[in-house]
Amino acid sequence: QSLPPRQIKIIGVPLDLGASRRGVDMGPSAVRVAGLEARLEALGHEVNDGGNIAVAIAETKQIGEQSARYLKEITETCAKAAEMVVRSLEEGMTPVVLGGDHSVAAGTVSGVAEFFRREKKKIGLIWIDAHSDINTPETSPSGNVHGMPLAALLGLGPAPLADIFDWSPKIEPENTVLIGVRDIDATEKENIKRAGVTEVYTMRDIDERGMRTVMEEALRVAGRGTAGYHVSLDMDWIDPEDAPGVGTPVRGGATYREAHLAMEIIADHGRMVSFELVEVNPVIDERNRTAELAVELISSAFGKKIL
Ligand code: Z70
Ligand code: MN
Ligand code: MN
Ligand code: MN
Repeated sequence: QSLPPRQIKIIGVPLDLGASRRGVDMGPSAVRVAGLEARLEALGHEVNDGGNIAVAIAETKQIGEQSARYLKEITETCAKAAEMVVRSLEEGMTPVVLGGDHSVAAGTVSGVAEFFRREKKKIGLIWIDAHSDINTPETSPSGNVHGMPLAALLGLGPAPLADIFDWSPKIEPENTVLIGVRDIDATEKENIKRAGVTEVYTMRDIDERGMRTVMEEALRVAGRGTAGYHVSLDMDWIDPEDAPGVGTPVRGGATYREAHLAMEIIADHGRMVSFELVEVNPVIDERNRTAELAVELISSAFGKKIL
């Protein structure tokens, strides 16, 4: 295999407070049932499952401000996830975080950034998603916090989420890349500019230039001057034909083959420091096939080869 054996820490974050459609809180369970641990061990990795982080349930909580619903509870969960990520990295393990809705990324990436900051190093961020998730409470059309984590990580807000570990921004725009976007709000276009993110690869770029070229460029940008990069994979990046069980399906996504190729190229480069996969929704999935695809893609990202 291309990737030297790693010690992998699985961290489940059954969070669905950031989305309006319910059910992604069952994502970590579905991905485990699809055989994640055994598949990673079969590749020669040592796998330690840390279980799930305790997450508040919507019915027991107040919504809070409509402009960022459940922001308080989500921030608490993200802070816990961030600390678990720091601890895993301290113990020499590669975190694999399972969502849950994408707001968890504000915690995961904060944890990775905090760990490397202690070594005076920056990290890159590969954001693979149909969406750009760069709204703030002021610009969000929905008030759903899973549309805001990238804004938090780049320091645009919302404040409590951006300020985990009391520093911000967690990532520099020049080391941030978006891949596969096809559903961006008008307000998000402005926020991308305001944040200074220039490396945005839309589905059109993938169609015109091919997945290989896009990934090589993206990894170069995210890896330039950094200790490595975090990969945040929203399963709604993939076409709903292949990944029907996601929080927010959007037509025209990456194919099964393109998605595998992207993960294989990430493995070949060997510079991924942490990984997360979010937005698997078993409630609308078909016999767990989206979770099974998730396990396949994580396997490819961790070195599985055809031959
Ligand atoms: C929209 C919003 C979003 C994921 C949907 C959608 C955001 N831009 N993110 N599904 N993962 O509400 O801010
Ligand atoms: Mn997302
Ligand atoms: Mn998305
Ligand atoms: Mn493969």
